[in-house]
Amino acid sequence: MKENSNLDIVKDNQLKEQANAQVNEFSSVSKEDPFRLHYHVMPPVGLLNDPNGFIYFQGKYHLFFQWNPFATDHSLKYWAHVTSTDLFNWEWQPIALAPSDWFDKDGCYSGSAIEHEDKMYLFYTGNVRAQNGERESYQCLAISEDGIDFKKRGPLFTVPDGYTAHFRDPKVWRECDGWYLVIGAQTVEGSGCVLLYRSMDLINWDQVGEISTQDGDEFGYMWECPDFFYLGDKDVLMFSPQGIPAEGFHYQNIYQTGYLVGGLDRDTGGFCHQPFVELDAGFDFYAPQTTKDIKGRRLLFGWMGLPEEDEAYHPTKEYGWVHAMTLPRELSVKDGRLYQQPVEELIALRENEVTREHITIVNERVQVDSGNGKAFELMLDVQSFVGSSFILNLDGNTSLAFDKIENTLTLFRKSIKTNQQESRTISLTNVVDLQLFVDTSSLELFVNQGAFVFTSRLFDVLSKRDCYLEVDGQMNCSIRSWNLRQVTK
Ligand code: DQQ
Repeated sequence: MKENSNLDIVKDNQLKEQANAQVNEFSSVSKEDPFRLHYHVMPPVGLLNDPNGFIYFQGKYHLFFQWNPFATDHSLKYWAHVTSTDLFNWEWQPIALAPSDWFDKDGCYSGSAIEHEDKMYLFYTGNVRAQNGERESYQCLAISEDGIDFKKRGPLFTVPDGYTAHFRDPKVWRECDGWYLVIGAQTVEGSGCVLLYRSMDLINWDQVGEISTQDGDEFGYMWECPDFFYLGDKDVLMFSPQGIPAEGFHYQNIYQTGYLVGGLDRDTGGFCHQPFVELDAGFDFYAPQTTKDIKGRRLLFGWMGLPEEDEAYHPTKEYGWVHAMTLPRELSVKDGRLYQQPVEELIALRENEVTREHITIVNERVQVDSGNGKAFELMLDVQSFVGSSFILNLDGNTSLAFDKIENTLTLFRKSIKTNQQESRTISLTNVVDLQLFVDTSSLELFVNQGAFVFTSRLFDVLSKRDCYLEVDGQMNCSIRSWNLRQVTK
């Protein structure tokens, strides 16, 4: 493919220099924040949102993310870039994409990466606001030989007839008969959906059609950040729909993320699938993206946040930054359900293990070790439980309650916006194990080997951790906990 000679190289350099200057000037301020995380990817300054371009390339994991270097809002988006060999030590890299050209001038929006002929290809959405204020959307390509320096090639295709300019977030993958791409879209009638494209050369893309999801017409007004992969003999379509009303315990956040498991007809877009399942039950999770790594694992990062909801109230904004990534998680499919587990590499963060094997707790409260209280991992293996409820308390504001009468598991926290207590609940008949990753201002809770996950930010007084397990009934269990090393700089 020819080089694009219409790029604004001068503006591109200027925008990157301005962003680097922000980092140089203000990262010392963000570093002062006590809520700066110890083992999660964060922006040095400004706002982080969606994970983009997650890939294993030339011996390293590459993770890009939506980044506004200049403010803790969504007014402009670059692609920031970090790399790692172990999935927990991340190295800041030169900015990958800046919104410098006519086709991406109002934001280099989300997208994905693939490897082809030893080069990295980035597919992303160029967001443009025309002079009359209307949105335009261009699906763009940038290519790199070394995975560090990216050359934009410009737009590949625009919005097809029948769909609005809410058309974004291309995710590309390879199959034996060519390349495929899914993209989030909205019909002119106002329904969210995903379109499927195919290409033989990564440049010319033919529209296969809309992926026919049985609940499609009724299910929200826009589907963002689709991902598609084959795992455990199943096709999985993951996406983040907007406009789903709350229903019982479900769809409690402003926007959702979930998946459909089934079988996709690659020639027509016909998709036979099981019902939509939410991927996370916590307060802060959105726009995840997966990749298959060198070990054959399907790995996922999500944005540990949500647009609009309560981001205006995050206390980290005082220090000039907001939001973080989730931990990397490995996916598997069991009985038509996605399981998420923290990647095994994270074991290397553990230190100072405290173990209590096979203890019996009868109608009492026992203290649980939470290391230094700031950044720790806790595992509760429940060998048996007979009774009405148990509570795992983390601090005065945060706790988990299992109710065996109602068959529910509930996470309580203090609302970031109102300071009142709020909760998220799942239906659950049995707790087999709980694995908690607590960081200075976050909690990721994996339930029953990752069958359910609660991802949430917590901005509590760190010195007030009071970790205990209170059992109403009889529980036989083992409890292990570790301090987790700080690896962020
Ligand atoms: N965030 C990006 C969009 C995407 C949305 C812009 C999801 O590409 O649809 O930052 O959070």
